[in-house]
Amino acid sequence: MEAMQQAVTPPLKATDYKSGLKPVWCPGCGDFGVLNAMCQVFQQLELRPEETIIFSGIGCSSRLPGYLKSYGFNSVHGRVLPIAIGAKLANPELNVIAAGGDGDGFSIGIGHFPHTCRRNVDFTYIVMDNNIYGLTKGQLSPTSPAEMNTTTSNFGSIETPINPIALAVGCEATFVARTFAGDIKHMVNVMALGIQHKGFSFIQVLSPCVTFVGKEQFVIIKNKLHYLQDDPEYDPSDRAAAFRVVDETDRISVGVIYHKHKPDYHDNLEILRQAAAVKGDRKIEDLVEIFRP
Ligand SMILES: Cc1ncc(C[n+]2csc(CCOP(=O)(O)OP(=O)(O)O)c2C)c(N)n1
Ligand code: SF4
Ligand SMILES: [Mg+2]
Repeated sequence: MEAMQQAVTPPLKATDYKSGLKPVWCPGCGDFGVLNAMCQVFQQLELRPEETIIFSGIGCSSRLPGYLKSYGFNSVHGRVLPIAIGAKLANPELNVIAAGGDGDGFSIGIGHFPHTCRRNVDFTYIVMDNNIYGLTKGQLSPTSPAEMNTTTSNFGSIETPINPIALAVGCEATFVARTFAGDIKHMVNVMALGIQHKGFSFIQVLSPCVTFVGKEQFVIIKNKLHYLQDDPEYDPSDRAAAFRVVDETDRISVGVIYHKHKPDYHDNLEILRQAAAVKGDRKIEDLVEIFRP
C-alpha cells in the first residue's frame, strides 16, 4: 500500500505575517501596535495568509493591509464594510477582516455601520480610533471630543462626538469590544476573541495620532484604563451594563463590552433556504433558474 503523502506546511511565526513593506506611519503612531498585535493574533489562531483577507478604506490606519502578509485590499474612503461583506458572502471560507479609521468608518462610511451590525455577517471590523483625520493632516473627526482643537476647530469642536461603542451596542452588534494600542497583550486577547466570534465583531482600538493629537494621548488614555476582565461584577451579556460603559467619563473601560450568541447571516440564510424548500412551491434553486439570463 502506498504511503499517503501529506503536504505539511510549517507553523508560521508572528513576524512571518509581516509583508516586508516598511510602514510609512509617523514614528510612535499607535497603528504600529495594532499591526504587531494582528501579527501575533494571526499566529496564535494559525490563520493561513492564503485564506485571509484584510480590507480597508482610506486613511493612515487604512494602510494596514499593505503591511500584512495575506490578501489585502486598500479600497475607497468609507466603503470598507460593504466590500468586506461582499467578499464573505462570495466565499464564506475566507477569514475576513475590515480595518480603518474613525473618519473612514464614522464620517463618510457611517451609513454602512448600522446595517453591518444588524446583518451579522461573520467578519471582524477593527477601527483605529485616533479622534482625528490623520492622513489629511489633522481635521476634526466624528469622534473628536467636544473640546478638542484641530486644524478645522481652532477654538474647540462644538459638535457632540459619536460614540462608536454606543452605536454598535444600539445597532445590535453581537460582539463589541474596546482595546488600546499601547497594550499589545490586551489587543491580542480582544482581537482573538473577536475573530473567533461567529457573526459580526466590532473592535474599537484607541490608537493615538502622535502628530496631530500628540503623544500625550497615550498617557491620558493609559491613566484612565479600566480592565473589564478584572471586574468580577461585569457581565458582557448584559446589554444594560454595556450602555453604562458608554456613559463613563472618569474612566475608559476596555475589553469585551457586549457579547451575544445569535445565528449569523449564513445560518439565517440556510434556515430560509430550508423553509423555502419545505413551504414554497418553488425551491431556491428553481428561483435561481428563473433569474438566470
Ligand atoms: C471620497 C473621499 N473623500 C475624502 C477623502 C480624503 N480623505 C482621505 S483619508 C480621510 C480621513 C482619514 O481619517 P481616518 O479615517 O480617521 O484615518 P486616519 O488617517 O486618522 O487613520 C479623508 C477625509 C478621500 N480620500 N475620498
Ligand atoms: S499622521 Fe497620525 S495617524 Fe497618521 S501616521 Fe502620523 S501619527 Fe499615525
Ligand atoms: Mg482617524
